[in-house]
Amino acid sequence: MTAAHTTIADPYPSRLSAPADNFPRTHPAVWGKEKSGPFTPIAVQRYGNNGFHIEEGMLTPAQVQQCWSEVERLQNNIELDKMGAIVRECHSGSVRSMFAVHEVSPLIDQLIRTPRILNRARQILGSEVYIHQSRINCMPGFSGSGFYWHSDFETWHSEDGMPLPRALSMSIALTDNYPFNGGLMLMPGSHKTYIPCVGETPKDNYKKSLQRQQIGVPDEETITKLAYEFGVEQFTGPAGSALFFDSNTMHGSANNITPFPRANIFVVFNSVENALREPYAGTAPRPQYLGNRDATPLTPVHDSPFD
Ligand code: 6CS
Ligand code: FE
Repeated sequence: MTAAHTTIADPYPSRLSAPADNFPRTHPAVWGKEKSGPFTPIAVQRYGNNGFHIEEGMLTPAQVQQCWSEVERLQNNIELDKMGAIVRECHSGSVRSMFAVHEVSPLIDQLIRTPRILNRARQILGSEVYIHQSRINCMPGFSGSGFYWHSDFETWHSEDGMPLPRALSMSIALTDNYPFNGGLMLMPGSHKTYIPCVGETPKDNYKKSLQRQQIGVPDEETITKLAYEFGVEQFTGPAGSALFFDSNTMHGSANNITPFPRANIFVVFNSVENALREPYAGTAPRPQYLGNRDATPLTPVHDSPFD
């Protein structure tokens, strides 16, 4: 083979035509130094071992209230709607997710760049960071529907071209998260195993997958094995709590049939050293509001409502 025809093998293959074995992930979850930021060394170790960590009281009740008012305002944002960045439930038509919220909301932009948040992302990822995706997920009472089990990295690698699992999500609860109102479930330790998934990626898959993901999810036998091996935990806590989780942690959520609504802000931080390439599934890149292709580092903001 000539050099021109040599291609470097994808270390995280997925969307395969035939099933392949799971394998241990080759890259770490914690890329930075334990003492380089606001997370305590114990929190960093917990994050590294479990693939997630919860911090209560990231926002005060007053700060939560400000964000909640912003959610109500953004639901009617014409700019977001025109971009296709507002995703509705198939049946009820109620707002399920709003993307690119930090681009249209100065308040959310300030939240993300608050040093105690930004520096946590830098601490885990060991570099400057930028926003890969931001969203608000809304789960109304009675009719809110969940997300099936998945690893985010599997989608971001296949459909956005994220090279390595060097990204993290932060989810801030804007309502109380109980065990019974559709809270996020995670399998602790699952982030250390990579699960190649079977199935070709349809064109414009995101138009369906954001309502109901069917491609890029493990089969039931694999999920069963993982659940027995790792168990299932849940992100619960009062409004203002924050969950930080690794891009390859297996997670999902159930429907919310209680009357208690649930809303969370989701921010995906990616390392600037892990900027997007061509999607590994061979498909066209997803829109900018799902997979940001501008890896300009975030700068901290001081004197914001979140200080
Ligand atoms: O598409 C995304 O970026 C995210 N949404 C879903 C339903 N799965 C993968 C990832 O979490
Ligand atoms: Fe997810």
